[in-house]
Amino acid sequence: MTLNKINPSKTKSWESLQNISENLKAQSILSLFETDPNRVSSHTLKWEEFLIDFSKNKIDQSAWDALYALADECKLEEAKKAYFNGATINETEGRAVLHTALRANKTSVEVEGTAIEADIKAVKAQMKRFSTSVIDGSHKGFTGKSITDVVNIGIGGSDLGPVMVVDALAYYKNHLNVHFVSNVDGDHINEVLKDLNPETTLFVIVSKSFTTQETLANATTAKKWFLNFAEEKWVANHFAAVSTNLKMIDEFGIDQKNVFTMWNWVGGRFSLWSSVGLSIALAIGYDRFEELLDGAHGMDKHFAEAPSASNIPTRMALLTVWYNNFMGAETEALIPYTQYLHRFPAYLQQAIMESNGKGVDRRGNEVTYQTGNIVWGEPGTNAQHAFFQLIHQGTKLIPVDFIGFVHSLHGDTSHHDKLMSNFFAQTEALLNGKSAEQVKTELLAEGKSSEEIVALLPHKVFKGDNPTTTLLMNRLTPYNLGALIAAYEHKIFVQGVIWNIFSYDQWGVELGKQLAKTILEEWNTKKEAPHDPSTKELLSYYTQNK
Ligand code: G6Q
Repeated sequence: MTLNKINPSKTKSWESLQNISENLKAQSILSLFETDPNRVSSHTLKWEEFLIDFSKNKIDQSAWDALYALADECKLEEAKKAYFNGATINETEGRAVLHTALRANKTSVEVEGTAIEADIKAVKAQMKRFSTSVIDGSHKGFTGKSITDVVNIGIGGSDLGPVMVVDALAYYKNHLNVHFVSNVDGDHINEVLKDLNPETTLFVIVSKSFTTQETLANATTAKKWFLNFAEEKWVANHFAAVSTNLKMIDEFGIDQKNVFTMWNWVGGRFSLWSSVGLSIALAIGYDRFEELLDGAHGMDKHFAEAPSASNIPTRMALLTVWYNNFMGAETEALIPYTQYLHRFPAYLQQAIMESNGKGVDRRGNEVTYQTGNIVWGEPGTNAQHAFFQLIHQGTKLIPVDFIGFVHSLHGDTSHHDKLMSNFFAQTEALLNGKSAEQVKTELLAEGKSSEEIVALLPHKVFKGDNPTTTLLMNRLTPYNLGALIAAYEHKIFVQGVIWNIFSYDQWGVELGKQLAKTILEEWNTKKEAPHDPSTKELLSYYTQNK
């Protein structure tokens, strides 16, 4: 069983959505509140400690119903079963997509006839043992000292998830300093190494394939640096690895007992729940890592069971389909109102854009409709002082997700009220705008002359009618974070199902890697390869000046 190959643009609901969108484009969001007195309650979902209010979007019940019908015509429920049950839905790589199995307490799922539960449990037990021994200080370095610093070396999916979560859960962190090195830029690793003590540093090399240029280069540099201070036999105490490629790890010289396996059925950008999350377990302790998994599992159950109309990820996904395919939006912003989530937009950029940035459908034909939306963002309130101008008064349609919490973690209510007053005020401003009449009254009150008012007025008007979704959670706990991440993961899945694309491969990242290899070879062998005129000129400038 795999995913159906249904062209969404040929469905009946697609056609209805086109008609509905024409009608809705001419209406303001405010007018939708006027025609439907129950709009807030009918557009709000509650689940555990989550509240999500879709009412400030340019969408009405007829559009939602047509979107649910589109999901049905694209066989979403069938696809969900295939996803959770381990079907080979990553068809171009011949793999199942089972990050959900990692966070279930029990799973009977099999991959190609083999049960996976025992393997998952064994790796989790190993992660627990290892992280506990590092945290409690019983794992010693080569001079008998306990570990103080952990350096996660990985890139892409082997970096973005762990670094995002470690920063997001900094409040729950223990004494270990956890660093992340990803870029092949030598300045990245050297900047980190310069402050580290080799006696008390643990390197965690994370690479599913263990063939990634950046990670191998950084791991090699780290090992070389370490061997300046200690003998080879001590590598065992200072290096751990996470990978599916056990042979390559062995060649690198990492002790088998510090090797944490993962599986091909876990995609890189969905792997923080696996042993790739070792640096998370080290930073916050294994039990809290489990709480993160529990939260994700809670959201998995909600997504698997709830019908579309009350399903948080499904509605988030359908809303994006609505804006992307029917309302002409090209990008979406994500604004977390907590500094802890400062890496969340970057993490989601990979998860969303690498998954759904595909121009060919599941039959291999070029799509004739828009797919992968562009996502971007920064935490509020900082973002307000940066790019919000464009959202308020620019010319683009940019739906925004506002993500906030009822309680702060340190309990400083004075700060938190200031933060959250901005959170609510922004969505209010984006919806309501400010009319010419209001601006005129204000300018008159300020004592401006009529000439000044005429000149200033158009610049001070806010048209409003900018769509936002408000996601309000109780508190940033490991559990709620797990559920939040899982909600966006399932949103990605639903969009891929509707768009009839393969969300779990990433062939688009290969070409640049191949060409970089060619250029490097040219430099090593001093033999020129053919290039376009611009690249040829740039390469010659670089080689002459380096
Ligand atoms: C994610 C991608 C990609 C991958 C990195 C690192 O889904 O596949 O970002 O995670 O290229 O790969 P390795 O873990 O194999 O080093």
